[in-house]
Amino acid sequence: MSNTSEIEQTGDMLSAKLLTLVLVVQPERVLLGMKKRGFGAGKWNGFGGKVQHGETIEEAARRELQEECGLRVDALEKVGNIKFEFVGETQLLDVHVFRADSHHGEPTESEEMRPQWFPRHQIPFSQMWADDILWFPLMLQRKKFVGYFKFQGHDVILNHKLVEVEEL
Ligand code: 6U4
Repeated sequence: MSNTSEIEQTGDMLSAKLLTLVLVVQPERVLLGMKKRGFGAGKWNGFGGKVQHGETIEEAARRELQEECGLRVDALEKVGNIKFEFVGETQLLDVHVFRADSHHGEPTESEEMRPQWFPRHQIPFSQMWADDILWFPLMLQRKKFVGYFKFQGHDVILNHKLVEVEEL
């Protein structure tokens, strides 16, 4: 654990790619998608992707959610900001994490994702990004957080910082 300003400074020398990640949460279950292609293929994850020119981060989060699983949401709550460094890569991933507690439509499989509901107590962490098990409990408790994770390859976390914050 460490403080927020340390996390903000971490990786200052690297450029960052803005990404979104949306978790659709119901009282007893969470919607995840099996990523079928691209970055993180083979892992269960929230829905999201790159922020495009001319859209806000929140607009990108809504667009990616709809493109990847067909759901539309009214309110998106900002819950986290996580920066990921991958050893050997010059670009940091700057992932903005949102939670949605209500939605319209039914989850539908897309070319990128196969959606599936998981009971809150049976989240498939062994088939998810290794950082998820550390911050999912905060997200599920509606706590806000900022974090930094340094990965070696796609499975090993060399070091990390994760702190709860009042505001994002
Ligand atoms: P496209 O343009 O669709 O080919 P792709 O390379 O598949 O892009 P994209 O846009 O789906 O990537 O974005 C990657 C997604 O993975 C984003 O929603 C952020 C998320 N993500 C990346 N690293 C993560 C990590 N360590 N833990 C996590 N989500 C992560 O939970």
